[in-house]
Amino acid sequence: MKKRAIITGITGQDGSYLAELLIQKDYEVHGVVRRASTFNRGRIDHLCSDVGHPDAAIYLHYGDLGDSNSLLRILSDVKPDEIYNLAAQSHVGVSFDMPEYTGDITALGTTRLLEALRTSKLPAKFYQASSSELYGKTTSPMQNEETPFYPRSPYGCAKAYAYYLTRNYRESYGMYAVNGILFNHESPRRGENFVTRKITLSLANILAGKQECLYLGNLEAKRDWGYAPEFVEGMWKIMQQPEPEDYVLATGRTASVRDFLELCMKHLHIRYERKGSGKDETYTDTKTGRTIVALDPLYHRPAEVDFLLGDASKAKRKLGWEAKTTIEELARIMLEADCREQGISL
Ligand code: NAP
Ligand code: G4F
Repeated sequence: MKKRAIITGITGQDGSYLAELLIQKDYEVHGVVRRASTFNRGRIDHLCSDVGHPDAAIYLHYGDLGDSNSLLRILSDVKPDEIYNLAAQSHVGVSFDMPEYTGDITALGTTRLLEALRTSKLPAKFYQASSSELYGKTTSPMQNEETPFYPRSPYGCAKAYAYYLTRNYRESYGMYAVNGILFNHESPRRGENFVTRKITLSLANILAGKQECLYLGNLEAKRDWGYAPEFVEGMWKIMQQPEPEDYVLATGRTASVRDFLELCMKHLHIRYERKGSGKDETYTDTKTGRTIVALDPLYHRPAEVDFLLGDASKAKRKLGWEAKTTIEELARIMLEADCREQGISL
């Protein structure tokens, strides 16, 4: 019989790649979707065309991490072998504007799902999408499973709660409940208001003459950026281990937002000149003389995570998992996809 998996957050970047991976591995894939007034299934459309039909690639269920009853109903209907909790209010910047909601969904939503699993007494494994935002204002040169947490946003605090709750259910009830502490991972399916995708999409739009200027916040923050399809493979591997344990997944390389921006402009053969300094800094296209990048304080956060660099040696040793895609390849993959949409070939 096929293994059954439930993915919360299946309409998001990671959920859509994980659904594809599990289908390839011959799972029966069930996704939790929330009702929206506009269509929110663009990333999984290609898997949904025959939903309701016995050969459908995935099965979708209306539910919400804010609604315990829907979670209980879905668990009891599906009786999964594995649950991947990827749903969250996942934007760090937005979490400063909506701290209560972020806590409700990203932190308490995990409680609701874990409680639904515990009370249903199903023997399913549980994966929690933990984040390198847990490390926040870290002083460690590289962060691994032993590095202390210092979250810097309502999002980071909510993820810290969910991380500890997952461990607590493992220790209290003997449940197979694990955390994947994932560093930033990107792709052409990345949400348009995360910085890498904002950059690749805006540069493609600027080249197509559809946008004048790209406005950004802090260019100096450094992140460990990987490629999302490789990271969902790591999630699955974490769930196949005989013992439930927590793992860091990262590339082991770090780069600033500025590095990523300049790398993208280089890929697109945009020759630029940097002008001004501090909040008045701009990038001008030397061919057109136009300002194509400027700073906007709107995108600065009340507290910033300055530096992240992951040490995924435990994942390499125990899972045989390693990130392969470099930041140069990642930028190229994302730029090609966004330029293709504009009819521009690289
Ligand atoms: P994403 O693209 O923003 O997707 C988030 C998903 O959560 C979407 O499917 C969204 O549904 C769903 N969701 C939001 N609120 C919900 C609610 N109340 N009930 C049910 N579903 C809800 O995020 P992602 O990049 O794929 O990340 C997946 C998970 O990993 C998130 O928990 C994120 O915090 C965590 N994470 C991500 C990274 C990264 O670099 N990508 C790194 C570490 C951890 P809609 O489509 O309806 O909005
Ligand atoms: O792309 P970001 O919004 O990602 P951030 O904050 O690192 O969070 C992402 O990765 C986490 C893992 O570490 C996940 F848990 C989380 O769910 C999410 O997927 O911002 C990256 C950096 C920040 O320092 C931000 O201040 O880019 C800086 N930045 C500069 N200008 C900007 C912008 N970020 C955004 N979103 N938009 C800007 O215009």
